[in-house]
Amino acid sequence: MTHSIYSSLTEKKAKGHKSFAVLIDPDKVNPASMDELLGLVTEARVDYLLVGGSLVISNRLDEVVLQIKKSCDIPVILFPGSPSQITTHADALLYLSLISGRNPELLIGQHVISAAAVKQSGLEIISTGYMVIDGGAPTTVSYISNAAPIPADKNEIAMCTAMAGEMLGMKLIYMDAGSGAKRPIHESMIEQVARVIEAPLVIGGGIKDPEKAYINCKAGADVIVIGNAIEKDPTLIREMSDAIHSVIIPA
Ligand code: 1GP
Repeated sequence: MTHSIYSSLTEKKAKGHKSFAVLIDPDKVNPASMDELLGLVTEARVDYLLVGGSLVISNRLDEVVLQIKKSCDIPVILFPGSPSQITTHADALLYLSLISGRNPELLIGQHVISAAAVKQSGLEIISTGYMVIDGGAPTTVSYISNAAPIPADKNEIAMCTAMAGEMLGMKLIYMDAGSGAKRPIHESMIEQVARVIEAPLVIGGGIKDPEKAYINCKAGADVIVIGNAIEKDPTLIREMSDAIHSVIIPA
C-alpha cells in the first residue's frame, strides 16, 4: 500500500471519512503564533496543513514549513498563488489549474514556465482543478486571477466545470469562495458537484463556524479548508475538527 497524501485522501473518501485542512498564510504568522497554532492542530488531529495564499508578500515560506516539520507530523501541502511559492521542505503541492476562469496564464501558462522546477522538486504533485465561486464580494483570489468566478447560484456551471476537470485528468477538485469570503459556497452546489465526480472534493472560503463545516461534509465535501476564521480565533480548531470528523458517509 502506498502512503502518499493523495492515496490517503482517496482511501479516506472510500471509507466516507472527512478531512480537515488548516490553511496557513506565511504572511500572517510569526514563530510564536506558529508554536501556539502547531500545538492546537496536533491536539485537534488536523489532517493536513495547507501553506500559501494568492499573494505572499514576505519571504517566509521555507521558514514556516521548516517550523511545521520540526514540531509535528501533519503532512504539509503547498497551495501556491504563484510558481515562486514552492519549497522542497513540504510534502506535496496542489498543482492548480484555474478551470473556472478563462485566463490562459492560470490554466496552463505559469505551469509551463515552472514545470521543470516543479518536476525536480521531488514533491508529490497533486493535479487540482481549482474553481473559484463567487463569495459575495471580490476576494484576493478573484482580483489577482483576473478571471470571473462562477456565480454562486449557477450549480450547473460548477457541475460541468468539475466534470470537465476530472475528465481532463485532474485528481482533485477544489471549490473555493476565496479567503475571507462574505458568503461560503452553498451546500446545494457542493451536493450537486459531489454527485457528478469521483475525485475528492475540497471546499474552502468563508467557513466561519463548525455547523457550516459539518453541513458541507454532509453535502459531499471530502476536505474542508479553513484559514481566516482560525486566524481570528485559534480555539475554533478543536470544534471544527470534531464537527468535520463526526461525519462518516460510507459509499
Ligand atoms: C482560501 O479556501 C481557503 O483559499 C480558506 O478560506 O481563509 O476564508 O477560511 P478562509
